[in-house]
Amino acid sequence: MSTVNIDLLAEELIRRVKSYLISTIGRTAEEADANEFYRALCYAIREETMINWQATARTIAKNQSRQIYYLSMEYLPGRLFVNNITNLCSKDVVKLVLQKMNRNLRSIVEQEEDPGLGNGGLGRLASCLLDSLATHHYPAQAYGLRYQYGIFEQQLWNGAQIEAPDCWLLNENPWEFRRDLRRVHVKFCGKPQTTYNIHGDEILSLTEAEEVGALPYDIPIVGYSKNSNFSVVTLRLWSTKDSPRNFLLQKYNAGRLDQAAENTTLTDVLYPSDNNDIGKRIRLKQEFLLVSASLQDIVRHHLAQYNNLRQFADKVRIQINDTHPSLVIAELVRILTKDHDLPWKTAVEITEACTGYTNHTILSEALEQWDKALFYYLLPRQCRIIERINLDFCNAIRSRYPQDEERIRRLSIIENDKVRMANLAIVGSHKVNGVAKLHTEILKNSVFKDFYEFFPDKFVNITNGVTQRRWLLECNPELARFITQRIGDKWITDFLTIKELAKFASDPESQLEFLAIKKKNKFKFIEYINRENRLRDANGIIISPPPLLDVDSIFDVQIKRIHEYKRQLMNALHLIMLYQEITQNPNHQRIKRTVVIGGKAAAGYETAKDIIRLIYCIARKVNQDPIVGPFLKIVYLENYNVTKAEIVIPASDLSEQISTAGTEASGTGNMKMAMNGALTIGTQDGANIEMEEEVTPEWWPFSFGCTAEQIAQLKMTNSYSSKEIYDNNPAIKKAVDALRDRSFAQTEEEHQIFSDLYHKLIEMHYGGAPDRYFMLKDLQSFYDTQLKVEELYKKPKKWAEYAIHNIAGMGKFSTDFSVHNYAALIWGIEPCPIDQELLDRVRYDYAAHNRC
Ligand code: 26W
Repeated sequence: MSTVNIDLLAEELIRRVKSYLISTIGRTAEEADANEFYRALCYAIREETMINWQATARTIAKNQSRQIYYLSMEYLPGRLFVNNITNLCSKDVVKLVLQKMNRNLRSIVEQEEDPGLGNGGLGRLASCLLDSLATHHYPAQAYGLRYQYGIFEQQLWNGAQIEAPDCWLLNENPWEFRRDLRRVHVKFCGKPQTTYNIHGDEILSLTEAEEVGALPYDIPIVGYSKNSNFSVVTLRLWSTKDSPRNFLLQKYNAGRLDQAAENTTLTDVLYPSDNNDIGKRIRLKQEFLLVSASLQDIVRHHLAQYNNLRQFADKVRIQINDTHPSLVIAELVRILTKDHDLPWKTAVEITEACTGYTNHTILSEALEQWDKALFYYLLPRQCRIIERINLDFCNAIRSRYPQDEERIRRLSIIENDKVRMANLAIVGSHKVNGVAKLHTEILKNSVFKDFYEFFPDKFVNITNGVTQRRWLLECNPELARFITQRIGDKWITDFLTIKELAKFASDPESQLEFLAIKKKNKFKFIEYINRENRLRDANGIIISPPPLLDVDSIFDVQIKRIHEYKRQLMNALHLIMLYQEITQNPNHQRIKRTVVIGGKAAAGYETAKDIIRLIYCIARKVNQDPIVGPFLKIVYLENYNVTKAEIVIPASDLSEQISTAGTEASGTGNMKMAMNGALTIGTQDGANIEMEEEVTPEWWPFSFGCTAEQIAQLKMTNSYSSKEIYDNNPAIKKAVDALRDRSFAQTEEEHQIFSDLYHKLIEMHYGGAPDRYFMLKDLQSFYDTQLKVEELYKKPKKWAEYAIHNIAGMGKFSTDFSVHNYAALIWGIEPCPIDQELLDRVRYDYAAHNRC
């Protein structure tokens, strides 16, 4: 863009900002505080996006394109301001505006809350997919819930996790649009009355049902484009807050405030649980709210365009993100048979043709099951429909496998008075996908083995990705420039071309430049930590600044939800080994290391909280130790979220992906860090395996630990004993013993907590075998591999060569690639770029409107 042009654009934007400040906020540019200024600037920028938003919708309607509707209980979009100006390629203009108006970018950016409408990987994946769908012009719309309180804010009070509410909506959110005209009503409970449709199929109507109003708020998801033809995808989030009849005044008058407010508070909080079933009544209501409101909206939209449902199976695709929205299966069948008089068989066929189910977890404790009595009470009609689907399905199994009642029990949707949502999702949808090759194989061969035998063609793999636009272009502008200078900028929308970077890996100048960029990012991270990551005492009072960090140390980073299977505890045991080695061996050869660990523990997950506490206490001791301190610093990154990820990922040298093989479905942090030039120390789990394949084993030096097969073998033969390793490996024994000899505990409470961790590792884990995730089994291999890490880090240029090869190998791990696969293998949809004529027309209307 020429400077004249950029100047004109900046002047126009300034005019709009000033106008918004006066007309909607009532302040002049001089008076406005940072938040007011931020909002006016967003209003000004979004004018551009509104035009394309309209044009995207009109184009899809005109082309009568098949559309994908993505349903997810969770999204983690991150802050939108910088993301949107990045995707609009107007960052330079905005910077100029700020300069001319005497405002500081950081203080503006920090006005925006980070919408924490998800727990972790699943929610962030959904947001990365939306960025790719928008960028590649796919006809798509997403649905979710507008939680008033997102994932809690984590504070550590002397190492104990305290959860504070995340009030992200206190200020007006300039990126959302309330759509009063699109309000729908969702029915719960009531008495079902049997009637029949014109085909003689049983249908149920409800009397005395509870009706809950759901009001949508739309957020535009702006696709990347260098031109003005970018597409915009709608993220529609439902809220039950603002529908007056949701508050049951009669119950209130009878003194039952809790019951009176249940429906107005339905979308108040995100359940802060990850990879663990919750089984709570309100959660089931939330899930049905999402499903019912979204389906009503989808059907209304379809009817508005086509007048009938004859083409529904052709035009509509619905993806259910894990089982959480799997009630779609029952509710769509109900809508089709009852509201639209379709025969049962047709309704089931349409539903199956339209829906796909993505599984994100293999942990059995994460598979959702609902108590049938509760299910029937809240959703009597859907319960009846599931019973009938199940009856048909069980009959089909019986006719293929006569007399195999055991098999029927395993496959049945309802069993032992539980409704098994994964079974419902598999039976009711036409494709089921895992999120990495190994994960999909495990689904086919173990978790859903019987289903795979019954429906071999349903199962497909779509390996996860991340959007390189947020996770490289936006969060690491220096590295993005480094790449673009060498291979041009096509990687921004075609990440497979990143492989061209490999030829610069051995170029000394590129290596030095890479190292300089990494160092700058580490400085920025240190600055951030010094500013924000204060330590608190047991009463939450800030006591001291964080430890001083050394930019020349290796930045060793593990950031993800805290879970036993992710093995932060194994990381902690390794830190203890390092500590013991450095204190006890004056001739040690260790290098300087900064270990960053971040992540939230589910509020009710005691063991995960205990692991945080342990890491905190190790850090407390290590950081102040005069001998160890210079070599090892440990930082617990408080309240890890998308915004913090954007700061720590560009600064990381070493990416810890150390889950027990066969437990992590895919992982996506692994991809983000590799894309930013970190090397992975990792097990052969999830997408790590495919990352190694792409980078090639030559440039993937730090793979360690048992394979999924070896772990499965150990489990099958019942032959693993952590005690045996503990007894025979003195270094491991010494580290584990530190858990109960008060090395790191200052109080009785801490001592008790660490002794419990010891107990779970060596003696017994919740009544089962100890060390359920094989930490001691892999610990020696982990330790040895960490030594290899240090050897390589001593040769910075060699390290840089590896890092550049890793970046170059990430092409497959863009969500652009994932959405192309979903589009081709599951949805059968095509890109639908904005029609220029329609865009011009909207623009003309807008300009005409603007003149009056
Ligand atoms: C019902 C409670 C609950 C909530 C969330 C159970 C399970 C979940 C999610 C499925 C857990 C999750 O986020 N899974 C992660 O999904 C990522 C995206 O596919 C993967 O990269 C991670 O490996 C997987 O743990």
